[in-house]
Amino acid sequence: MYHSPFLIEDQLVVVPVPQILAGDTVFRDYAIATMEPNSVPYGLIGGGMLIVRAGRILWVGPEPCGWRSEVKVEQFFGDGRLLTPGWIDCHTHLIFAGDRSGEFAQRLSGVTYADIARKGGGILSTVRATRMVNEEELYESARMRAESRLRQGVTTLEIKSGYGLDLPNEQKMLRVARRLAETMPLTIVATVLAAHTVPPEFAGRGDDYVTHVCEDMLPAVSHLADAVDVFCETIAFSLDQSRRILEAGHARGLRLKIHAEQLSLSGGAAMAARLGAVSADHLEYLDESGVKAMAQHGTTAVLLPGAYYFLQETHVPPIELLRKHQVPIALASDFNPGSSPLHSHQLVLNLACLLFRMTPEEALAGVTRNAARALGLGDQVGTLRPGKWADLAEWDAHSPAELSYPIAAQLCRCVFRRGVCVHAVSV
Ligand code: DI6
Ligand code: FE
Repeated sequence: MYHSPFLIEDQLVVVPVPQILAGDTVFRDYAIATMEPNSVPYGLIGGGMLIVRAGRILWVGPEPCGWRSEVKVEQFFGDGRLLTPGWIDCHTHLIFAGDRSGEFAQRLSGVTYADIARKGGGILSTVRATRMVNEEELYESARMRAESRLRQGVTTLEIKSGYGLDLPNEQKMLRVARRLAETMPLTIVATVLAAHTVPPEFAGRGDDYVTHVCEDMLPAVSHLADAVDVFCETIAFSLDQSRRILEAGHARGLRLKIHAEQLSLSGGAAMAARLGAVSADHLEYLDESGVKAMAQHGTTAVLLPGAYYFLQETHVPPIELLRKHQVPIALASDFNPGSSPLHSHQLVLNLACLLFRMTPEEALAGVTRNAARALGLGDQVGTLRPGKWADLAEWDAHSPAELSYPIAAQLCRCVFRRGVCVHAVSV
C-alpha cells in the first residue's frame, strides 16, 4: 500500500495514494518542504509526490516505487528540486508614488527617520506624491511591484493603504489593491492603514483625525479591506488612539493588525493582542510582558528585517523570548519607499538569519506557515497538506536551507497558484 504519513494534531495519519482522475495534476520527484510542524525538519519529504485536485492539495507523500497514473493527467517532474508552499509576504506598503532617495541621503548624513517625519517628510512626503497620481498610474506601478514578488515565489501578498490619509485617496489605494486581486494570480489581503500618520489637514489634532478615521473612513472603506492596521508610535498614534482605531475596525468585522514597538516601547503589541489581533509587527522594542500577551492571545509576531537594516536599527527584536513563549514568528518585506525599499524576498530570509539569528528553518516558516497565520489564512495556505490551496514554488535548489543562504539570489524557477503554473523561468 502507498502511504502519505501526516501528523494532524499530533496524530500520525496514514493515507494511501488515491485514484487519479482526469483533470488532476501530479508533481513528481520533488524534495517537498511541506512546512508542516512535524518531527522532520521543514516537514521535508524526499522523492516526494503531490497531487492537486480542483486547485487544492489532495495528497502529498513519498512517491511509491513504480507508481504510475492510470489516466492521462498533467504531470510536472522536479528532478529532485525543492518544492515549497508559495511564499506569503504578509506586510507590505507596495502601493505608493514617488521615491525617498533624498531622505536616504539625509539619513546617511546623520538625520534620523523620526526627525525627518517630525519635519513633515517621511510618510507625509509619500502621501503628497500618492495623492497627486491618478488611480491608473498607481495601479500600474503597484502591478509591476506585485509581479516582481510573484516571480520570486510569492503567491499571497498583504498590501496596506496609508499613503492617502483622506477618504478619496484611501479608497483609491484600496481599489488598486482590489484590482490587483482581480487581475493577478495572487491572493491579496488588503489592509486599511488610514492611521499611518496624522495628515496635514489635521496637524496638531490627532484625536480629531482618529475620530474621523473611526466614524467616517472605516465605515466607508471596510467593504474594500480585510484588515485594519495602525502605526502605534511616538511619531504617529498613541496607545489610546491606536486602541480606538482597532476597536472601530473590529466593529466593522476587520481583522486587526498593529505596527508596534518599532522605534520605542509603547505597549501596543500587548494591547492589540488583548483585542484579538492576528499579528503585531516590527517589535524591535517588545518586552517580555508583551511577548506573554501575544502568546496568550495567539497573536503572531511579524518581524521586518528590511526595515531594521535600512533604518540601521541596533535593537534586535526579542527572538529568544518569542521562542521561549512559543509565539509564531513571521517575516515580511515591509516593502515601502521610506523604511524598507526591499525588492528581494529571498533577502528577507537571509537578513533574518544574519541580523536576528533566526535559523534557516525558522526563516522559511516565517514566509510560509507563520506568515499565513499573520493574515488569518493558516487553514488555507502556508503549508502543504491535504485540503489547502496548491500554491507552490519550485526552486533551483535541492534542500530548503539553500533558500536562506545566498545574498539576494533569485532561485525561484516556477510558481503555481491553485495548481496552475503562473510563472516559469525560461531555461
Ligand atoms: N512603519 C514602517 O516601517 C513603515 N510604516 C510604518 O508604520 C514606513 C512607511 C514609510 O516610511 O513610508
Ligand atoms: Fe510597515
